[in-house]
This record gives sequence, C-alpha cells and structure tokens, in this order.
Amino acid sequence: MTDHPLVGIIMGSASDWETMRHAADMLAELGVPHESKVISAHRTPQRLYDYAMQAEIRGLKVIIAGAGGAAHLPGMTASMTHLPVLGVPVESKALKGMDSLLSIVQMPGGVPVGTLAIGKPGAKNAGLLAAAILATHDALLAERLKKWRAAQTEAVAINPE
Ligand code: RP5
Repeated sequence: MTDHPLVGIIMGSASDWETMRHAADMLAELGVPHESKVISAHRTPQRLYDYAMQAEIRGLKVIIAGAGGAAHLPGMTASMTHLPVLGVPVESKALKGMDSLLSIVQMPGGVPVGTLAIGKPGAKNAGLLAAAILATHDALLAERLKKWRAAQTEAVAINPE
C-alpha cells in the first residue's frame, strides 16, 4: 500500500521491522494507506531531515517512528514537523527497551511525541492510534475502527477454558 500514504511508518533499522510490521499490519487491516521506511537519526541524518521536512507536503497526516536503544528518531522527527508523531520503543537486547522507552518519552515541553508501549503492543497500538486520529475526519474509517474494536470485544471468551 504505497499510493498517497496518509501514515508514514519509519524505523531506525531494518532490524526494527519485526516490531514495526505490527503497526503496518494494523493499518492495512483498517484500510489506511501507509508507507514504511528505514530512516536512522544517527546513520542517515540527511534522510531523516528530508523525510520530516517533506512529510506534510507529501500528504502524510501522522508519522509513526520506532527505534531502539538511544532512540532519537521519534523526537528528532517531531522537532522538524508539526504532524503528530507516535513513538514506538523497540525492545533492545541490552536493556529490554527501557532505554528506548526513556529516550522517546522524555521529550522537552513544546515538542510532543505520543509514546506507546515497548515492542509489539506499542507498534500495534500506534497503528490503531494513527487510525483513530485519521478517523476524526473520516466517517468510513471511524466505522471500520468501531467494528474492529467490537470484534475484539466479541472475541474475549468469558470462560478461561
Ligand atoms: C537503533 O539501533 C535501531 O532503531 C535499532 O533498534 C537499534 C539496533 O540497530 P541495528 O544495529 O540492528 O541496525 O538505531
């Protein structure tokens, strides 16, 4: 799904895809056009600058940024665009994602990043949250989102076995 993406999913390394694919899967399930790119704040700073500065003019409405360790990607992206940036702390080997979480969540006042949970749940919820943001101006998407939530509720059995 790459035609006129509304959500840009970016990640610091291809190794983050195993986590970030859950954001992409969620958006695909809800029919939200999106794109996924590897952009590193440290290894490809020019790519980050170009992406963040062009995001609005390209028609993106929300950016989901995932990174691990010294996870500066979401914050640096947010510093260069007024679009909502959702940050996903990728689970790191050394510190289990606590480093990623703290790097992403502790933004200075004035440059917000909406920080999600560490790992897969955070990526999945970033997809849902991006869809919820878009759904405030898209009645059909709002209906799909409500149906998805209702189906989730329906799937929870009352008996544990
Ligand atoms: C971060 O370093 C990336 O977001 C990734 O989570 C982590 C490790 O990257 P690789 O060494 O696997 O490329 O920048």
